[in-house]
Amino acid sequence: MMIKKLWIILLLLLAVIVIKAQNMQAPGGFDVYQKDISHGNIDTIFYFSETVGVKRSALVYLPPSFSSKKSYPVLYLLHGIGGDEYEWLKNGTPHIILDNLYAQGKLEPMIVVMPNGRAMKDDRATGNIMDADKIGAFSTFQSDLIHDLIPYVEKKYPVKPNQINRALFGLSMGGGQALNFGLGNLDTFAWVGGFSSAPNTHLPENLIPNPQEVKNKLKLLWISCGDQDGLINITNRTHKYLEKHGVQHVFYIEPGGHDFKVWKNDLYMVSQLLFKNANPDKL
Ligand code: FER
Repeated sequence: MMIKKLWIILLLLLAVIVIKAQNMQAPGGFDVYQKDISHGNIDTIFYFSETVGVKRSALVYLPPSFSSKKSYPVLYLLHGIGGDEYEWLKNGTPHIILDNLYAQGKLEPMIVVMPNGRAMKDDRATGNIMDADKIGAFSTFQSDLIHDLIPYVEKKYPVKPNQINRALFGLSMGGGQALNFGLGNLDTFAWVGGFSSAPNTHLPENLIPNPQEVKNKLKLLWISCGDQDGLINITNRTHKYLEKHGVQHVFYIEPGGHDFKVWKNDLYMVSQLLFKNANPDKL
């Protein structure tokens, strides 16, 4: 009886990969532009959204080695409540972080799509960003993403099809979206994660009503947050539920608040795991 209990405890411990912040931080210079390496390209795309009834825009980062003769997996990377499709590029410099990682051979080549996650006719982050219709538009984006944007991206670019080649990540409000939509559409995404996820994140029992299905279908589930972030309870709440149900995930608490210093570090970390045999211990 005692041995059985010990086994259960051991299995639960193994089910969670808790990354110690002190031995896992991006090194200095990770976000500094390097002149003498190859650089990726940023495109702006316009797609018609049946969901919203208007043309919408998104940014696309193509890797330095991009060739239309190859095909690529895709990371959909979502912004926060005060942002739009330019937020990551302006404040997170993902092109610089990823160019530097490619130069070191640390990434599986991928296309990164940065959409506008506020799916409404006027999707600018102006006026009261907390207005109910604006908050609601962050939920509406699920349909825009799955029915409008992904099909457009997969027609326009040489994209590897299927769940196994799609990742969905985001910061704060976008972290909640990534968890809600990713875990709610396990046949569409295999790599899912939230950075400093906001209160739009579904309650754990609604987010993961079927833990076994998540275990069977996901390649990576990532939840991270700065240790000084006022929203950390959301990430902790999700973590506790996942741990209780033995769902393997990366739970990464790092020094910092609710800001791009944390989110740039998250992108640096997570991009190295995507579309590979994920081993967070080897970063
Ligand atoms: C909230 C607090 C913060 C909330 C959303 C946020 C929907 C989002 C923050 C961000 O995206 O940075 O109560 O409710």
